Amino acid sequence: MIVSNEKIALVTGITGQDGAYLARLLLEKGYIVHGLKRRSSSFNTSRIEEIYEDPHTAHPRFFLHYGDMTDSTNLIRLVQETQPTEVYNLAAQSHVQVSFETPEYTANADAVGTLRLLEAIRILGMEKRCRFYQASTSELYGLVQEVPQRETTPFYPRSPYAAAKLYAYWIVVNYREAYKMHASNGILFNHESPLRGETFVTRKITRAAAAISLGRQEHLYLGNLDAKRDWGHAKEYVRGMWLMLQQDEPDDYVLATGETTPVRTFVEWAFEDVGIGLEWKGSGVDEKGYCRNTGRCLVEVDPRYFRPTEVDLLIGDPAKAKQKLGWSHETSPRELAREMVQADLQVMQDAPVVKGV
Ligand code: NDP
Ligand code: GDR
Repeated sequence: MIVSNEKIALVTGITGQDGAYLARLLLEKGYIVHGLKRRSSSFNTSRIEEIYEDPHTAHPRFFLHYGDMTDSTNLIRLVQETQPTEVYNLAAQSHVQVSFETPEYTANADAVGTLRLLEAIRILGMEKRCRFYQASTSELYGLVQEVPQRETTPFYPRSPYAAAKLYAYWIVVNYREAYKMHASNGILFNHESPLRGETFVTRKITRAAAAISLGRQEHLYLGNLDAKRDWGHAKEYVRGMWLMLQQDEPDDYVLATGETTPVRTFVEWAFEDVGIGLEWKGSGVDEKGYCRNTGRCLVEVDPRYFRPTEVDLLIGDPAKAKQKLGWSHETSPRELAREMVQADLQVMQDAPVVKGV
């Protein structure tokens, strides 16, 4: 087998928000990029269309392979065929609320899937020459133990998703210690962008604000408006992932902005950016957001979006990443909201009517 000196990345979850930004970054840095994508009955590659290369072109550097985190033999074959020098494990059932409805699948893809990929590398004897990034999450902190949350803060997962990611976190630490793998956990706080999935709260809000301002949607229905999140820009966070794998030693790092914002404030920002001032009335399930000028009710709380157990407050301390990686965020949550609203307004000018999500 020929082992090349080129930097070769294998990215799972390449069709997702982070995968799309990371693939662009790695290609810019001269990597050969292999991505694992799932078979789907409809196109699931819209986020990476711009960088897609026809494999028939001369010297392609970007390749997509069918696969799934629930399929060990597939993962072993992919690692063997692509011979990656760096693996970025971004694939996951990543929706916290959905994980309450599909807990077993979430554990299979997010927890055991991570184990399968690590084992694929080890079975093939590549554990000393293949670095590994694991997409760990601030959801591990769950029920507040300490603020701001940092690498040493105890974990207390509050969802099947977080519990699955907890297993993934520790199995990565174990493979690092047991087999001396260069394996690192990025404990990333929420990061968003115009490519964010439409059912995560920020994108749901920015899409709705854009659609309502264009007269294409009547209401926005949300769950818990009081949850607070530390929202950064995905494009900046994937750079942090890459930096972790460039270090001499593997380690675990928090990436965050250090600023926390309630969902309610993000709603106000997004509507402000389309010229609508909101006034809140009521509280809890009865809370509604009215347009100050017209008195029309635009935002309503729908308990169907409440979670059985909620994560109330996330605010990260990125000091270690700043000191050791030289990483820090650039975009503030306020700027992020504006960028997302502008992008959604643009897309929506010729898009079909938005259905509730
Ligand atoms: P997305 O939901 O946008 O992307 C998830 C990706 O995983 C998609 O490519 C999806 O494929 C793929 N996927 C899901 N299940 C499987 C499976 N069984 N086998 C193979 N691929 C699968 O997530 P993000 O890009 O936002 O997040 C990337 C990673 O980072 C995830 O692991 C997430 O849990 C984690 N994370 C995210 C944070 C955030 O704020 N964005 C914060 C902290 C951690 P498809 O497109 O076909 O659905
Ligand atoms: P989160 O993101 O659960 O933090 O997980 P999400 O945007 O789904 O929720 C953030 C907060 O908003 C509240 N909320 C709503 N959420 C959704 N999705 N839809 C609603 O209508 C709604 N109304 C209020 C939620 O209750 C929650 O408190 C994200 C994912 O990307 C994970 O994969 C990642 O690990 C974490 O961020 C860090």
